[in-house]
Amino acid sequence: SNATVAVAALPTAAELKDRIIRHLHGTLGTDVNKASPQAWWRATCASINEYVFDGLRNTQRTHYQQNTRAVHYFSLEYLMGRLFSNNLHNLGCYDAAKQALAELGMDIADLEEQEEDMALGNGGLGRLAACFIDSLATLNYPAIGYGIHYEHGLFKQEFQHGFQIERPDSWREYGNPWEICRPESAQEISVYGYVETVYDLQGKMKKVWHPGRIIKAVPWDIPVVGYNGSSVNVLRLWESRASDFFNWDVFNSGGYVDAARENIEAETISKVLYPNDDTDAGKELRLIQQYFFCSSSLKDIIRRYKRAHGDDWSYFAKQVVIQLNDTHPAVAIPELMRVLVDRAEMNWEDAWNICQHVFAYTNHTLLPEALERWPVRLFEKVLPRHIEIIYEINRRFLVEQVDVRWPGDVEKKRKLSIIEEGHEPMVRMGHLSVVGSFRVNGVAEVHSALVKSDLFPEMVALWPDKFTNITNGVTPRRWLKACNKRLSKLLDNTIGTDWPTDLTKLSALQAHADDPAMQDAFMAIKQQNKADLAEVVKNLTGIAIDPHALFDVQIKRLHEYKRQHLNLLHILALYRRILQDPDYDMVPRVFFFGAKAAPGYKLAKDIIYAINKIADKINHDKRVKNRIKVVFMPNYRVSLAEKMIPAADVSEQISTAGKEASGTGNMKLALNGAITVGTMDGANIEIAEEVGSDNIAIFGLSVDEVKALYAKGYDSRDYYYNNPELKAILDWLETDYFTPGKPGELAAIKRSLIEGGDHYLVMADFASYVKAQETIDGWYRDKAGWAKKAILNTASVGKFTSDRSIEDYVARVWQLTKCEVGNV
Ligand code: DL6
Repeated sequence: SNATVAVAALPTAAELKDRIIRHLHGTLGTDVNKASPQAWWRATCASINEYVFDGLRNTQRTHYQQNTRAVHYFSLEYLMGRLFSNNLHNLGCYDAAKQALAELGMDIADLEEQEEDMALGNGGLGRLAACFIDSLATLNYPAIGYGIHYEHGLFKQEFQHGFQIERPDSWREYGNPWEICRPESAQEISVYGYVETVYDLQGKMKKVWHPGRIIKAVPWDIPVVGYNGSSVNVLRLWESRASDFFNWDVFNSGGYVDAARENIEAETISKVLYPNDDTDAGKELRLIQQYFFCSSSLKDIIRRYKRAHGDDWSYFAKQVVIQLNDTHPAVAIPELMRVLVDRAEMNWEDAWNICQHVFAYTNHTLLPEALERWPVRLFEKVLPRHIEIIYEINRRFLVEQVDVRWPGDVEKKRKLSIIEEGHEPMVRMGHLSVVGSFRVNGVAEVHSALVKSDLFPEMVALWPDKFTNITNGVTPRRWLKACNKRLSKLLDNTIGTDWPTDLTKLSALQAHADDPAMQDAFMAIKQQNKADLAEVVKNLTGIAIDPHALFDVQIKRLHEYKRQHLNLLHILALYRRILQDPDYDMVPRVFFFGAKAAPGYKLAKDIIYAINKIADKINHDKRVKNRIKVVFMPNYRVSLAEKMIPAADVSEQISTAGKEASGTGNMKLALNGAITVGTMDGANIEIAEEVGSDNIAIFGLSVDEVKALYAKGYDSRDYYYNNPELKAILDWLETDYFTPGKPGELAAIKRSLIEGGDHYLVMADFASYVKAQETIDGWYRDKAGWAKKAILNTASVGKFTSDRSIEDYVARVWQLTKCEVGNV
């Protein structure tokens, strides 16, 4: 009966029990009486892996036998979080494992806490990649994720006196039970050196790259378990090692000690994830990371291809599609050209034709500071052959496309050139990605429209069909089924159990939105989730919160465009109103923040500090009478999100319109019944469309209004002088009220908003934001009304499953066919 699932026999509790004990003895070398929670966790992982690895073998055998076309997702980031509960849920044996462990005297929830988050990503882009590979496996699409096996993922955040401190994340210091090292599939990667022009006997010119250094790339495979054990795909992450034959070679004139130093440098490549979200680091090591993983992954793909097709390249573009997750892996384009032209000796046109059928590019941001540009000088040093290839790609593009379309138009050439001229010439990775891809997509309707109108209008004129939209999505397995078990059970009982793989089924809940029994059940679950979170908060921060207050949640990277400081100004407004009117009537609210700031982003760190200082003052001010509490959760990460999202009443999605490409936290929160306070930005617009205007609090300037305001000349002082409340709040930040004895410590925020020009229009949107919050306050007082809105949010966001996103990619970009996995 299980003929089309990779994982055939699901374990019973009794079987799991046996296996766990067997692994405690045989794998961990301990026994039930003295095993640590960590050992219990590992033994359980090892037991689960027996099923996972079965599924992996079945899937790989099937894909190999059927010689399927596959998507290769190239991403520098995968924000996986924990895999324990997710794998159990996707295998369909969470309850069995829970029972097995209970019978052994262990609480499964305690074991879940043993796992370090796999935080190989910064934020939205990396988490999206993780949701996508979950959906690809669930939908039985042949797919492989490629990335870097960072030794240190995103830093751990601590607060010292309110300041963010970064600590290294050593997520696999003691190994990671989910991964398999595959040294037999290692690759050798070249960097540096010089290019020689040689002529063969026929007088044909050839370019020969003599690399200055060779690095070994060792893959680690992480099985990706589809829901219901359908397919088990692979995430393949490359670790850099010193090459065995090159660096220790006798030809290395520097001798033994220098060779050892080179080895350390080789191993540096996969050491650490760059912690910048939405800014371009521009560092040599980062470029080497990008090339290292692209080159390894292409070699891997080509090796697999050649096993089936030998040296016949004519099927390559039929078998292989590569999705570039932002421009970070764009160097794969000249790398494939190099392999085809220099190594396979293909002519340029044929090689380029293959490339243009293989690559597709997703844009995730319009922020100018995030658009990658690399100094030509750096390229020449690190990848001397690739810069030549990029020049040739660019030359042909300018001659064959731009000049044909706009003859003699120098300005167009300057604007469209992959090379940006100037004092320091730069390679524009966005341009390279568009020119080298057959499809380009943005990640929400409004964002995709802006990619076309504002970022690449001329490219659209050249290739109108190249551009498309694919709205982001999130996996409902992790973000509802596994993280909100109570609500999942209610859904199962109310609308059936199909929703995890067909999220549009949630709409059946709409019919129950007015039913008082359903409202009670829904809100009782929210209440229990809030009580659980209050417990977490108490343990983590020592702050006592009332679980009956309204829980208001803003969780995302800290960035001026995401406007955590707008949220803070609103909190200050409420606080000030309370101080001026002791009986100020408001629904008691707990404001939650979770956010990491890039270590070099000064103002972001200042904002964290300000939130912490203000939180401290308000939380201890007796006059507030618990109407406001502010909680900044330290070290926000996937596993913390899983505890906060099910407990949220309100979801803060308050970016400046036009700046947030999509957002995905907005989807997770709405899915769990939180009501959005949001701008008409990114996917908020589509969420508003789905849930309807009664069930979302929209505020602020629209994309067009933002543009018009910039165009007419924005002066934030207009708002400062015309809104006495706003003025008073900003002036407050200059005093020592929140930082006794240290006036001015919080003044950077005011400076950025006044002298700094307030690029993100915090001042312009403030009044409208406060009003939206008053609307929320009013709505919350009506218990039945609120319950209805919350239910309708959950019921209406079926569109935002990553399964739908993946089906869109398949239809508009990848052209894959499903491959049911038979177990043999
Ligand atoms: O597409 C995933 C995610 C979007 O939801 C966010 O709106 C966007 O900010 C984020 N972008 C990044 C920065 N990437 N770059 N470059 O994470 O992508």
